[in-house]
Amino acid sequence: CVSKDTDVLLTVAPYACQRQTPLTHQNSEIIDALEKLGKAAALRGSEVRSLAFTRAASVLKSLPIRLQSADQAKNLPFCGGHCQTVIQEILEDGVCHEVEALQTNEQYQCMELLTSIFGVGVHTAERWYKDGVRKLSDLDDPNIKLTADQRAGVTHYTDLQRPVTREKADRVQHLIKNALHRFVPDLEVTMTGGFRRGKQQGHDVDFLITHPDGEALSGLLKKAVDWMDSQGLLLYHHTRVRSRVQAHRRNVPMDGHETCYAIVALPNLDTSKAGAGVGSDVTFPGARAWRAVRVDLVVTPYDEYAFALLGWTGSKHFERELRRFSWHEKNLSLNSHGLYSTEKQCSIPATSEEEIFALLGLQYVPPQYRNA
Ligand code: TTP
Ligand code: MN
Ligand code: MN
Ligand code: MN
Repeated sequence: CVSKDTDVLLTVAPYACQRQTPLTHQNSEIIDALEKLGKAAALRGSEVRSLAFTRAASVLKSLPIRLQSADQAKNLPFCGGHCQTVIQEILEDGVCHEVEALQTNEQYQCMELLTSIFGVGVHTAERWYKDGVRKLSDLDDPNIKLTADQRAGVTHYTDLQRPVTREKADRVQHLIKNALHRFVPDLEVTMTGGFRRGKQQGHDVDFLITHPDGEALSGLLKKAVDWMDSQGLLLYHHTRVRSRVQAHRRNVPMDGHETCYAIVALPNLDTSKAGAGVGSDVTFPGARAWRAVRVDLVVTPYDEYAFALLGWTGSKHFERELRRFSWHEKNLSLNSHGLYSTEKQCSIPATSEEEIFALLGLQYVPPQYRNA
């Protein structure tokens, strides 16, 4: 039995961290459908189903060719079963019926709206939905308690929904560096997240901050944030200081670094309207001299910098796959603080992303190919 050409050609490594995933790909319609179904599953609380769709979509993102048939994909990792139906429908009809049905699914639409608010997760959205919340204005009800994050998220909802362009991200970077360098002139500030992966727009701007001298970092975030606040540059901030416990525990799941989730008032380039400062004209956006932009600031000790850089560059799925690979294939625990061998009970240091990939026995994947 001779296999068809296509069967031979289409091979994809099982873990996203073992392959290159560029920003643009050949099968966008199929990938969009799979990602929508993945999101719908997550909004229903089915994490396992959601992950299955996310994995299938990610595999197709690394394919160098446009699929001609569902059959061509059937032996690719995670692309069997349900995924086959989705591919077939898109290729034959141009639409997937399950995805179409989501457009008229009130619960899905509502959950999508509510979880798009800064500070609102699936759990909160579900509770609100059960309590009858259907649109943003329903949240004005005094019986609904909002956290400070959520309050800010609702207040600046329209601005935060608009994608942040690279040009705006660069201006945010300038503003953030200016604030930080007032306190430590030679501080290292790196833009991470989607922009480091080459995206042209994002939902926020992420920064990683470090310095070889740990003393220079002590109390820095608070000082810089307070200064920006005093200048009217901050619409909201939530600064989380690293606790002693977290600081000494290596295998915390996500992040124990000193972190600031902020909403910056980015001044508009058109200065003719300057003078209308923060809070002056919230009800007339056209007259405002600024626009709200979500910013994440993370401070990392110098010896953890490479791990933090790798951990905050993403994509989220790439990170999840790196950790899964480390754990299941190498018996090592990886997070944004370090690499830990549970067997030998010691952490393994590294000073660059290249070194971390090498320690894991992986070929280096540059940021622009981590769009899994
Ligand atoms: P995001 O900023 O959420 O995503 P992104 O930059 O890839 O895309 P977008 O354009 O929509 O902003 O997260 C960036 C990385 O930061 C992600 O890989 C995971 C990491 N991260 C943490 O480590 N801890 C956290 O609490 C969050 C929110 C993100
Ligand atoms: Mn981001
Ligand atoms: Mn972010
Ligand atoms: Mn740490």
